[in-house]
Amino acid sequence: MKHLRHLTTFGAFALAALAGVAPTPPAVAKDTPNIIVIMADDLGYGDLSCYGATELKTPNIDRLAQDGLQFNQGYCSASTCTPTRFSFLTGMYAFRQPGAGIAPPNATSLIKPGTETVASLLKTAGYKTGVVGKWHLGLGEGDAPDWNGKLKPGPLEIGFDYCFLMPTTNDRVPSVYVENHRVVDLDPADPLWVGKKRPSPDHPVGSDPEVRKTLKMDWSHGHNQTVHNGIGRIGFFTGGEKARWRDEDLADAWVEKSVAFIEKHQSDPFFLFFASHDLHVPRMPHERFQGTTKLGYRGDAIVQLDWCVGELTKTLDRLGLRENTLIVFCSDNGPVLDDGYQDGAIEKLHEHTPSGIYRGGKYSIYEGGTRTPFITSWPGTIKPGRSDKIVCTVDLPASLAKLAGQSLPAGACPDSFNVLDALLGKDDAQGRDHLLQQPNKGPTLALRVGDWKVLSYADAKPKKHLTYEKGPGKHELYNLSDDPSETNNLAKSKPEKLKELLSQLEEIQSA
Ligand code: NG6
Ligand code: CA
Repeated sequence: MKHLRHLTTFGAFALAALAGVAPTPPAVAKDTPNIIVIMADDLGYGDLSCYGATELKTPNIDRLAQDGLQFNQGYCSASTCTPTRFSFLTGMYAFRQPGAGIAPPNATSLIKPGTETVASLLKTAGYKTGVVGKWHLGLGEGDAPDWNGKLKPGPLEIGFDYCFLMPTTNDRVPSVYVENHRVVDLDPADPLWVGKKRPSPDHPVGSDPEVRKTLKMDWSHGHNQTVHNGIGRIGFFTGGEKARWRDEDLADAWVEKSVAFIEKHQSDPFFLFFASHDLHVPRMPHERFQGTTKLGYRGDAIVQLDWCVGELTKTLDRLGLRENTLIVFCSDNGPVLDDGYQDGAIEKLHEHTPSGIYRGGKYSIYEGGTRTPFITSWPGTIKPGRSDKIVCTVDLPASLAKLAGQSLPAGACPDSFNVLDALLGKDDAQGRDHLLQQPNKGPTLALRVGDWKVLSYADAKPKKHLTYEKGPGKHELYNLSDDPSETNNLAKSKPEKLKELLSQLEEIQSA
């Protein structure tokens, strides 16, 4: 693959081949900060009070924004989870990798050992690296993860020193924790089985009308297979009774393990990827957060996420690390109300606008799908303010490597731009001049270049619950400076512009 860097003049993309620089041995400059990337799940542009929400309060995240830099044009690279996470770690757009759409329960490792990632780059720079929370990038190899054995390869094989994970999502089985290579608290006498078929006629499933009556949260679509913790899930699993988590306890577990990781590495530089499951469905926050907003569990899950952020910053303050830590706060895709459970998100929405002024949300290539909260905070180094620079989660590998003094090896992180100066709010910093957006799997894609944006719908088969497929060959064109909410499709009135952007999109696709 050729390596795409900043586009200067179109038709002549700067395909700068990267210098083949060998990784330097671990050695960390004293002024290299700790780095924490906090990635929320399904959090929309309008979901935080610092981004204009008035129906709920997120004081801890607001404080990050007040003390740091709040981006008006911060993006994740896709409007679903797996592709955004894939790109965040590898610095490569997920459409380039077959199979990097929403990963199923038995997915095996999508990122192969040997792939340079943000974690491996920082590890080479001497960082202790950890990931806590939602993984959703597959574990193990072969036909399926070896749930009762070693879950390898996984994060530890692509640059992380430590992991404490939920393997896929909170609505996908199995509902267990994984620490490093093993399921936590798995009793060998009660092995874990994960599959696509109901294992026996008496296995409780959400689709059974009698079982359905007993659910603590009913489903609206999908999510009617194995029932665990009174909630129907995607996929079937049996066994591992002692290893199972309760949805209500997940956030506490992420905080506990993250605090332990920070404490353990307080004298090293560390990199922590805090991958919250909030506010992904099933939204079932801890009892102490239930009912704390008028927005139902969706709002309560945002408050729980805000609490997590507060616990992390408190820990840094307590250990005297706050001024030596860069925090990047972002989301993995835009918001969704009904994502398969009847949790009141629609009925209790009040005046709340999860995508802000932007159109669409999760699954969509309209702005609401990928333009999401994005905050950087590093007291004493980042001057507080707001930024109009375009930055994206796919840029974090190149930018954070730069911060740690690492050169990118040849071929690594091909779609990741070094936008470090923009992330740090330096004067005259450049953000991206173009940005590709994808929903789930390609080849439906959008490309933003300056203020122009083209949407290219290429999926052949429309799917029921995914709103983005509009059929092959459909294009839309918007000018975001006049029309940030993408209401005025200029595809017909500006055929030259459309053609120009489509050819640029094609060039990136084939790079
Ligand atoms: C969809 C699920 C949705 C959610 C999504 C992944 C159904 C009907 N819908 O297939 O509930 O799990 O996948 O979300 O099953 S993501 O944020 O992890 O990408
Ligand atoms: Ca998500």
